[in-house]
Amino acid sequence: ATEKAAIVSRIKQLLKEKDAALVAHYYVDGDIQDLALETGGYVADSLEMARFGKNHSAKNLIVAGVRFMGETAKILSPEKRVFMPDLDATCSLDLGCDAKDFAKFRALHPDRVVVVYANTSAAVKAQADWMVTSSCALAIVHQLKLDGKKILWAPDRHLGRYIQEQTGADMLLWNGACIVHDEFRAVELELLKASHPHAMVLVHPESPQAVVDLADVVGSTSAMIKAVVDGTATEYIVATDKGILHRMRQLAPNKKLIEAPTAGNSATCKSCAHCPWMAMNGLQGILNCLETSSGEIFVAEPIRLKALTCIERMLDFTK
Ligand code: CIZ
Ligand code: SF4
Repeated sequence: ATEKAAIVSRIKQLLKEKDAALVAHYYVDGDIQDLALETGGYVADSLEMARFGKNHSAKNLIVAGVRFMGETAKILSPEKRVFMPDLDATCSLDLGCDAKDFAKFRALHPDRVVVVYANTSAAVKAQADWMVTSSCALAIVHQLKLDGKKILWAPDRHLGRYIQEQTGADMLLWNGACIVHDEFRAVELELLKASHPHAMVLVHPESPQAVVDLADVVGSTSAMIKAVVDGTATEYIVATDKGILHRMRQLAPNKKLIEAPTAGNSATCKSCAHCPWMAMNGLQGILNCLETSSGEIFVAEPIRLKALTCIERMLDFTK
């Protein structure tokens, strides 16, 4: 514990000395989320992380999250140096959407507007007309539908299906999934609901349809936090990465939070809903960024310029 306290105080000192800001996602360790907030940084979903990084005056950004979040920060702020605690922290959606395969798919459907989820590589974003996150995807696709557009969507098939259902848009879906949200199970969730009849059920739309269908609120991480803070219920069943419970407890200390059940073996893993890549972010990794400039993110300029257009379109739409 004293060693941890020493690392934390060293990080705080170096963030100041090196003019660096720490931005963290809701799914990383609570210690890192707290450190970001205590040092004038930010804890948020991927949309607000991107906006914060772009608007912040610091010369250096440390992004605690997964690879695409660091890349998005760099794309928006090429004049800043962007670091990540562990460059191997990726995402199953990003891994499942190879840029070359995606180019072939896209070439087969030139009549469609290309909308990609934030959870993709810069090389995939460079091929897109729009980037969206789960907090703005519905509104953007709804607008595209009103404009008479047909859509090519990648990579999360569950989120794509949900948006298709909600908007009625003509969407062709890439077959990707998040290994965390894909594990939530409807039968077990129904049983849990039955034993907590007054609980409000919050589900992230990266989850399978049968789970989404049981939700009282379907939404992004920020929408789920808002639902807990504003909700009149005393109990909430939460179907997203359990890292989010830390921030929910801070903002709504009187609410009872229950983790939604996953397919994981219940004897060894009561809740498996934690992203292994988000879990790679540690205090030591943050210290390494500051002490040795390790984990720096680079995006080749031609790709950066192409990817920038679709990200800025989203930021303009949501401002
Ligand atoms: O599952 C993720 O990686 C999410 C929810 C990212 C985000 O939009 O904040
Ligand atoms: Fe990717 Fe899922 Fe991890 Fe988010 S929680 S980074 S979508 S694997």
